[in-house]
Amino acid sequence: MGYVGIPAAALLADSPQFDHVYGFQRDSPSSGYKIAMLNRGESPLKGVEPGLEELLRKVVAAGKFRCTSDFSKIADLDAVTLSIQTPFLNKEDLLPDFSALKEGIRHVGRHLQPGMLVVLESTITPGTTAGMARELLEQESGLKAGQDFALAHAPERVMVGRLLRNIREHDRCVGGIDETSTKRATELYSPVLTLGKVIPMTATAAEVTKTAENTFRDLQIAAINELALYCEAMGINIYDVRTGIDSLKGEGITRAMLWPGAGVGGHCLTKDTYHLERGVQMLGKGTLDYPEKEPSLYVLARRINDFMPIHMFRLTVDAMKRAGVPLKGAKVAMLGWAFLSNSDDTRNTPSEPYRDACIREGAQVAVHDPYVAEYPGVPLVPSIEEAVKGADATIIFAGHNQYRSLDASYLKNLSGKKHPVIIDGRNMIDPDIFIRHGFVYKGIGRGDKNGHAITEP
Ligand code: SAJ
Repeated sequence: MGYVGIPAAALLADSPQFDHVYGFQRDSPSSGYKIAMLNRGESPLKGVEPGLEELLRKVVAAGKFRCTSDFSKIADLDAVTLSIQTPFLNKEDLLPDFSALKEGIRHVGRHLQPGMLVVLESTITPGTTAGMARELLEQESGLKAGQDFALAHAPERVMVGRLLRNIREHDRCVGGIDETSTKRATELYSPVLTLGKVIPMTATAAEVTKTAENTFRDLQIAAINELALYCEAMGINIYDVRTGIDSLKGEGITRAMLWPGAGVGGHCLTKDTYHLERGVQMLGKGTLDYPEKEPSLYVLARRINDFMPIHMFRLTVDAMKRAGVPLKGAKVAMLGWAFLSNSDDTRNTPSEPYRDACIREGAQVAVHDPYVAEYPGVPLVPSIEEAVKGADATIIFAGHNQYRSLDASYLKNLSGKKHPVIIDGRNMIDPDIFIRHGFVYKGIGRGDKNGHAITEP
């Protein structure tokens, strides 16, 4: 019962095609509290999720949805879906941590009945559905996949803040280990789709589709981040270049220019490339034809995006040098801890490696984020004022709307410094205004401004 399972369960329960839906949740110290909340029709998810609370209240009141930790109830079901996190243990060795997923699959296997459908919604290494999942289910149940039960992969495509809409409106890739399994899974998802439609394919094709669509998004971000680094080095403005490139329109010309920034976080783009890489290593062993000794373009893209917080740190060091203030003992105000603008989601946030680097250099870091109340090991301050008060440097790390209206003279007074530093990692402020107020400015991709003359008050 997480960001994927809860909205999916509520929508299935709200569909007249289905009589009853169970949400399964381990009664663990860290997550057991969700069971009682959900059975009261309350959402345990943080952040604003339009329509979810109302829908949960409705399906609980109608007796169509119930959350339980009793996995034996699986034996009464016609279909069961698994949306369990699949992080990576070791990205260098491409080792995913499937322990939680395997535990979930074993629970299903133990209570699996002939005629049931099992669907994996988690993002998984290509080959997992027809491989590990199938083997575990057959082992635990003694039944045969494709013969006694149906098995498919139907990857989620949700984003925090719009979970219900994404499930209803995005097309759904549905891939069975055989045609019957694809048909059964199509029956399951079609009723909850409004604008979206089912796109049938094989299980492995669905696994590659999901891992590749996130890998390609990460690649597009890496491409514009690399261009931003080039623009800084060449003394030009990435946003002029982006507008220029984007202006080429016409048949067959697609321009998917994304936005450069302080880094790429979240639970998806930071790992799905490695699932894809692992997949081709396993399924493409001995058959992949690729230029010798050349690195994977996708892994290189991951490395470029992982470099951006380090680049933010180097911009800070350079700017502090220009301001004539050592980073050691300085106060750094970080604006934005969430990995995504206007969300409270902090999974794999790029803000963390930046903060760690500043602290390693002996700086004191104050973190503010309007959406994030707490984070293990990182104290957050409640107001921008408290963060920026007496700060030698202010770092914009997340694109929260609130930071778009930062006032230069107000921040200058708060910092009380002659030449406070400001680093813009999300193109949120107008550099000229801050430079006029005596700030030492640096911005991602702003080679046209990063070497500006410092204005004396
Ligand atoms: N980012 C940039 N520049 C951009 C877009 C994003 O630097 O132009 C950064 C963001 O700041 C963030 C990270 O990338 O740190 C990820 O942002 P995101 O908008 O991709 O958010 P996710 O990871 O929650 O959503 C992605 C989406 N995948 C695709 O669009 C292919 C979403 O549709 C998926 O459902 C989700 O991954 C997932 O769950 O897989």
